[in-house]
Amino acid sequence: MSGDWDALWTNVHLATMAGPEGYGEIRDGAVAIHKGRIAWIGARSALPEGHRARELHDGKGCWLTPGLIDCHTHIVYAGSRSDEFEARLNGAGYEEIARRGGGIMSTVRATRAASEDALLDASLPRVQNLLAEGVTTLEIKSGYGLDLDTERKILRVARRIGQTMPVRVRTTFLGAHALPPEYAGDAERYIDAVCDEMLPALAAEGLVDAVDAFCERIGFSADQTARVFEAARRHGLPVKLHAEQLSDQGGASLVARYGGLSADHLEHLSAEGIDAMAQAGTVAVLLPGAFYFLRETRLPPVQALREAGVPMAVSTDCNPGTSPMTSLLLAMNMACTLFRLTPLEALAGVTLYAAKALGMAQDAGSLETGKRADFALWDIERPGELAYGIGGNPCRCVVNGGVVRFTGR
Ligand code: DI6
Ligand code: FE
Repeated sequence: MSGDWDALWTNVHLATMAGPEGYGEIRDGAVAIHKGRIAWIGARSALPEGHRARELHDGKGCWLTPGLIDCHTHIVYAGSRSDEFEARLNGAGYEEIARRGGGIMSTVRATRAASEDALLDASLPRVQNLLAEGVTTLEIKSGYGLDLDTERKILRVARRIGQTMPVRVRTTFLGAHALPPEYAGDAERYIDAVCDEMLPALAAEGLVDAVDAFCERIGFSADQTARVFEAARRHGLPVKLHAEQLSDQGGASLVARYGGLSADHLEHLSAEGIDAMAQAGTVAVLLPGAFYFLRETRLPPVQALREAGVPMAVSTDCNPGTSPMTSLLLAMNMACTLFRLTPLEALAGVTLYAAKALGMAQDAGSLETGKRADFALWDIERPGELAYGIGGNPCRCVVNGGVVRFTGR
């Protein structure tokens, strides 16, 4: 389409992330927007003759990338665990803290006690940090409620974030995150509640876009996870999984068998799991913030994933226990320094493949005609610079659905 557009951006360099390889660089490019979507994109010199746009935007020589996508967060929670962080640095063990009622249950208590408005207020500053760094799409998991009312409250807050903030939100029901004290010693009965009561009610209320579980010795078994996936299937919902974070439970193969969108963490991923993911097109979501904060030493098998052609996404895993991180740019840097991703892979991991991990590849993740006009402008010299800095924020402007939503310095 050419001709009458809503808006036209020029004086920008483009990293479209659209080609099969590379950044899809177009120096001195132009992007036209119509009805919130990309109507034309290319070199400025190739703009069709006689084009007209209602609004003209000067990109001031910035680099323009797809809006960033944080595809794995637990960003809606109340309270903080800085006391635990401090106790651990003063010699307390993780299990000792958990026995004292700390750990994940301390966040569950704080989240249960917070009103919906208080929970929203607690979460917004974290969301704002992400938005200021060019994030235009955000996944938010429940899992700090572990009862129907609190899981509902978390997911309602997630929806409200999507309605009131300039960001698209995808919600994930993570009822199978931990065993609540009410069900101590009876995980099977809790999984019954997750599958037969919580998920049906929350799905009926339109609060669930996908279903996740924590498949781990300290979480739920592969059999219990499979029951959750069966329930998701009954509701027509896609699945993803916290898999092979602390041990190999065969979670990656399991989620691949259900055609899962993603398997996340993956430090203990086996060759079999990699094959299953490659076959199924399941995205590997790498979470270097949790690796760093837990001072893990076992690396996810990045080279093997690369060789198998498994797409790799990168995310913050923002949560109070293992990754209190609200910078996706820092996650990109850590993915490079700790996991040896290239800066190109890191950028693809927060755009193209993060979109795929959310089932949104048709609509987001790259700058292409027909996709939603979600993008960020950066004061950088080359796109690889986004993964390079530690602290500092070169984001100058964020556009979501074609509308300028945030203008930085
Ligand atoms: N894996 C993690 O590392 C976090 N959740 C999960 O499934 C831990 C969450 C917490 O400690 O609060
Ligand atoms: Fe997580």
